Amino acid sequence: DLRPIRRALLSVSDKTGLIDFARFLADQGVELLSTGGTCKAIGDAGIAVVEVADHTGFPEMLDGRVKTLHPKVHGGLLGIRGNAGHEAAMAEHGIAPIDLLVVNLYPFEATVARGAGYDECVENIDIGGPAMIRAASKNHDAVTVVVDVEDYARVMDEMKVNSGATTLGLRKHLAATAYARTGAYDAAISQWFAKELGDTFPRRVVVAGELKQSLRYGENPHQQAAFYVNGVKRPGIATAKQVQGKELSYNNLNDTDAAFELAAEFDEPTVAIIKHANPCGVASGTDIVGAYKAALACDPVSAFGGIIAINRKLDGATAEEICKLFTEVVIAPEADEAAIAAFAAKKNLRLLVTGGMPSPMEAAMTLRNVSGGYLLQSKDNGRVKLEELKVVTKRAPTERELKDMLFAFRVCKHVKSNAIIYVKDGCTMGIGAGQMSRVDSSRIAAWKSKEAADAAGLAQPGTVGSVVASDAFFPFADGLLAAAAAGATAVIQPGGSMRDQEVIEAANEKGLAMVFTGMRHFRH
Ligand code: 93A
Repeated sequence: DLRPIRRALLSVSDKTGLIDFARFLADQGVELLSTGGTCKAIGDAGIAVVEVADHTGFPEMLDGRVKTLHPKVHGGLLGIRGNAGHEAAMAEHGIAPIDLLVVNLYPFEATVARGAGYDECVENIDIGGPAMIRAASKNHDAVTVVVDVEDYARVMDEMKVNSGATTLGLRKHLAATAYARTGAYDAAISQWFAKELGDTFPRRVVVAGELKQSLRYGENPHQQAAFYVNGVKRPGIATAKQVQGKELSYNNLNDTDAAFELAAEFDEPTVAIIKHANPCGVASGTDIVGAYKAALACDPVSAFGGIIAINRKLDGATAEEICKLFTEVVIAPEADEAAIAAFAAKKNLRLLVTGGMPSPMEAAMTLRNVSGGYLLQSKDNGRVKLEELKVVTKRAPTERELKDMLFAFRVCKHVKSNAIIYVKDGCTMGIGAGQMSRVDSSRIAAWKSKEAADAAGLAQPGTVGSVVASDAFFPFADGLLAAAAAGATAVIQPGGSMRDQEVIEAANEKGLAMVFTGMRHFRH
C-alpha cells in the first residue's frame, strides 16, 4: 500500500512552511503544479514549478474564481490507478495523475472574525479548494492530501523512509482530517449566513471541533471519551498549558472548566474549590493565600481530591498550603517560580496555566445532548447589579450584607440547582447543591457548615450572621425558615413565586432583610 509521489499540486492561502515543503518535494524529484500566488512564492524561492493554467491549457479566470476547476486537475486527482478503463480515459484526454494535494483554504473564518463586509466574506468562500480536497480524499487509496500545515512534517517523514512514498494508513488519516476540515468550513459559512439573516439559531447545527486529546476513559472507566476544541482563543480549559502532573481525565477537564469559569466571576483575589463540578468553597480576600484558606475552611472534608481555580498568579505561599491536602488539579492564569518549585515534589498534581482570565460576561452558546437531538441555548452570562436589587422586607440590608449577597448570588450561577449558598465576609459558609427540593439544599448547606465548625472546634457554625442566596425563588417559606434557623440575617433570591407574600412575611417575622433579583440562575 505504498504509493510513490511523482506529481503534486500545491494551492495554499496560508504559506507557512510552504517553501521548505516544496523544496523537499522538488529534491525528491516530484513535479510541482501550483496556482497564482502559491506558484509565485515557490518560483521566487528558485524551485521549479508549473502554473496550473499552463498544465491545463486553460487560463485562471473570473477573478480567480475558476483556477483549478478543470478535468485535468480533477481527473488527475480522481482517476483510479491500475483501473484499465480509467487509465485509458486519462491517456486519451491527456490527464496526468496527481499524487499529492496540498491545499489550505481561503481564510473565510478569519475574514468573518475581523469584521469584513458582506462582499468580502462571500469572495472568501473557497470553491476550488474544497472541491480538490474532497476529490483527493475520495481517492485516498492513491492520493495523499494535506490540509493542515502541521501535517507537512508527517508526509516528509514517511517519504524519507519509504523512497518518496506514503503509506495507506497515513493517507486514510489525512483524508479523515481533510473531510473534517471541509465540513467545518461549510459549517462556518452556514453559520455566517444564519447571522446575516438575523437568526439566533441556525436551521441546522454542525458542531466543529478538532480532536485535542484522546482520553483514557469517560466519566466512568467503561466509557470511551475524547476532548475536542473549537479553536476559539480564550483563556480557559481548552487553551490552558499543563505545567506538570498526570494526564487530565474527562472528569478533571469538566471540573476544571467549572472551577475556572467560577473564579473568573470575581475581580478581587478569589479561589474556588470544586468537586463534581460544584464548588465546596469559594472565597475572595486581599490575597490568594488568605482566599485559599477561607475557601478550604468552608468544607475541608469535600475539598479532598478537589480542583482549585485561582484568578491571580499562583504564588509559593499558596502552593505550599495547597500541598498540605490531596488536590487533583490547580488552574491559574500564571504561576511563579516558587509555586512551580513547591509543586515539583507532587508529581501527580496537575498544574494548568491559562495566560489570563476569560470574561464571564461574553456571549456564547451552550450545547447539550438529549436523546434524539441537542439543546442549544445562549450561555448564562447574566449578572444582577446592585441598583437592580429590590428590597422587599421591612429591614433593608446593610452594606456588608449587600456585598455578600451579590457574591453569593454570583456563586449560585455555578452551582447545580437547587442551589443554596451561605456567605459571610466574601467567603462561602455552606453550600447546598443539586437537591430536588429547595428546603433540602437549605438544610444540607446549614448542616455542612455546622459539621465544618464542629471539626474546627468553633463555638458556632459559619452560617450564624451570614447572608443566604437561592438560585430560584422559594416556593414556600420553609427554605427561608431553615436559613433563618441556621442564623442567616439576609436573603437574596429572584422572587416571583405565587407565595412570595408568605415568604416575605416569614422574613419580616424573623427580622431578616430580603432582596429580589428578578433574575434566576438555574443550572441543571
Ligand atoms: O476561487 S476558488 O474557489 N477557485 C478555484 O478554482 C480555486 N483553486 C484553488 N479558489 C481556489 N483555490 C484556492 O486558492 C485554494 O484553496 C487556496 O486557498 C488559494 C490559493 O491561491 P494562490 O495560489 O493564488 O495564493
